Order: sequence, then structure tokens, then C-alpha cells
Amino acid sequence: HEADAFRTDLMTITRFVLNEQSKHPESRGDFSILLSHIVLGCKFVCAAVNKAGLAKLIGLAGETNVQGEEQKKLDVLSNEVFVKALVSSGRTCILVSEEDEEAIIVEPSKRGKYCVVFDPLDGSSNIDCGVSIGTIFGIYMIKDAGEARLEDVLQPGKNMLAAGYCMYGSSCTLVLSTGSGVNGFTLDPSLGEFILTHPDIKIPKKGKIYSVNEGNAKNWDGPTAKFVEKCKFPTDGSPAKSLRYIGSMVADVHRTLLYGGVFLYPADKKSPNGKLRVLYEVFPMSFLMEQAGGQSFTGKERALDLVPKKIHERSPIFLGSYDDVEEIKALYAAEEKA
Ligand code: P6P
Repeated sequence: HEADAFRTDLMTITRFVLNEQSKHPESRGDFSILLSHIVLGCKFVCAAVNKAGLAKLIGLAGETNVQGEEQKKLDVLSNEVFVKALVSSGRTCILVSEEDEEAIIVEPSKRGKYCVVFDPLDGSSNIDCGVSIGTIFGIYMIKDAGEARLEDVLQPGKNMLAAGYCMYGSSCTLVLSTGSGVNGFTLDPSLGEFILTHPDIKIPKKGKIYSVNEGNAKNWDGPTAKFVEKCKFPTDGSPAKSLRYIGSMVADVHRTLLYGGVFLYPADKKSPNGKLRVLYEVFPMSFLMEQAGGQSFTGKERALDLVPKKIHERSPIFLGSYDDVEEIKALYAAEEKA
């Protein structure tokens, strides 16, 4: 029957990445091997997040569960999974995780040529109420083989070879760019495979949604306040925009990517560098936005031009539809001149 015929041209993420790799005949498949280990990590975390509610995996570290085992908080567990998966790939040499204060230098026998920066479970404060959370990652090539030095990860985001996120929500969706566009894959649990469901994602040039924590309004600077005011009370006769703010970056960015609009985490008097981390939140999401035809701005410069000095550095961020971010850039430029 037509209706239930299996789509036989299943494009899995593994096949997709191998196709990408075939465009680089010189590559020895290291990148595909690295990505397959990241995908493995995402599958594991997806399973853990989905059974969290049942197996009481949530809750604070140190509690014991019904079997009297030491409970690991989901973000601690996710971090261990990704570190182990990345090290065992034999393709990484430095890892930066939101969960680890210091960068992880991979032991020489297991070293490869890539650096991976990641937040294993971003938005984890939302787990207990069932809001979508996610893993965010970015991949750099080390500068010179053999050595594993901190400056290999203190590179501007424009040097990233790939970036992506995996969102754990009603379905498990992995959105990835390896530098030639953005593609989305959805986990089919019956196959245990990520299937291409969102080929060549392009963000609408202009959006009708703004996404910001309005609770910080009293601390905003002039240009941010003016932009939000324009969203609510347009002066050009256009309809007011909708506010959508989930408070989980992966979910807010995923909606922005698919529906258009702009996501803002501005600087404010409380946190002059904003809240979001440069290496494993701002850079990967900015990389994806540019690859999808959008853009990303820090209030001072193109986000991907930023050169981080510390691995957990923060930056303000305005990302999303090209025209919407242009408006914000114009407001900041006008303030510069004033
Ligand atoms: P606020 C979640 O804790 C997070 O790191 C991001 O996922 C999210 O975008 C942001 O913080 C929300 O921050 O201050 O609005 O609660």
C-alpha cells in the first residue's frame, strides 16, 4: 500500500556525513568517525533524558535511588558520556565542556586532530518540568598536530569546521552544519538511527517573533531596550511581534531557525558580558545561523569574529533572521555615533 510503504531511500546521518566526506577525497574519514561518536553520545543522552522521569535520574547528585545507587544528575551523566565517547573516538586532543572548569587534554596515545567544545546538557535547570533541553557542540581543527595547547580552542568561531545541537524534546532532533548548509535529523527509535527530516534549513529573512527574558528589562542598555520597544510598538505600521521565550537555548534557537525571528541574550548591568558562553553556546549557534542565511551579533561585532581569551568566557548575543539582526546592529551603530 502506498500509504504505509517504507521510505526506502533512508538518508541516515551516517550516510549523510559520508557523502559530505566524499567531497573531500583527501580526508581519511577522521571527521566522520568523530561525528559518529558525537551521534552515539546524543543517542545515549536521549535515552537517559527520556527515562529520567521514570528512573528518577533527575534530582540532585548524592541522592540514592530505589536500588540505593548513588544518583548522578543528568548533566553530570551526560558529560561523562560525551567525554568518554569523544576520547574513545581517538580523533580528539582537547575537549572543553561546560561541566569541567579546566580543558581536558586527551592522553597522547588516544589523540587526534580535532578539538571539541560542548555543553552536554544545556538548559538542564528545565529538566524537572519537562521543557526541551539539548547538547550543543562545536569542532575545531588543532593548529599544529602533536601539540595539544589551550590556544587550539581559543580560536574565533569562524574557524569552526562544524557545529550542531541535539534537542531532547517530544522527538530527538539533531541539527548539524559541516560548513555547507544546515541539515536536521530526527532519531527513529525503532531503527536507532538519525534520519534526515529537515534538509537544507534556511531561516526566514525576517521574522515575527522576538525571544528574550523580559524580566531583565530594567537592566538593558539603550539599543536593546529600543529594539524590544519597536517589537511591541512598531512605528512603521507593521504588526507587533510575538514574544516566545522558553528559557532553554536549544529550544529557543531551534524555533528561531525554523520559524524565523530573533533570539537575544543581551548584556545588562547585572552581567556586562551577558550570560551565554562563547565557545559552546554562542559560537555553535552563530555558526548554524550564518549557515542557514541568518546572522549573529554581539552588540559590538559579528559573533564568529570574537576571539575568546578564556574557555568559559561569556558574550551578549543577538541571533536569527538576517533583517531582524540588521535592525539591532543599526541601533547599536547609532549609539556608537551618539
Ligand atoms: P535566563 C539555561 O539555563 C541557559 O543556559 C540557556 O539554555 C538559556 O537560554 C538561558 O540560560 C536562560 O537564561 O536568565 O533567561 O533564565
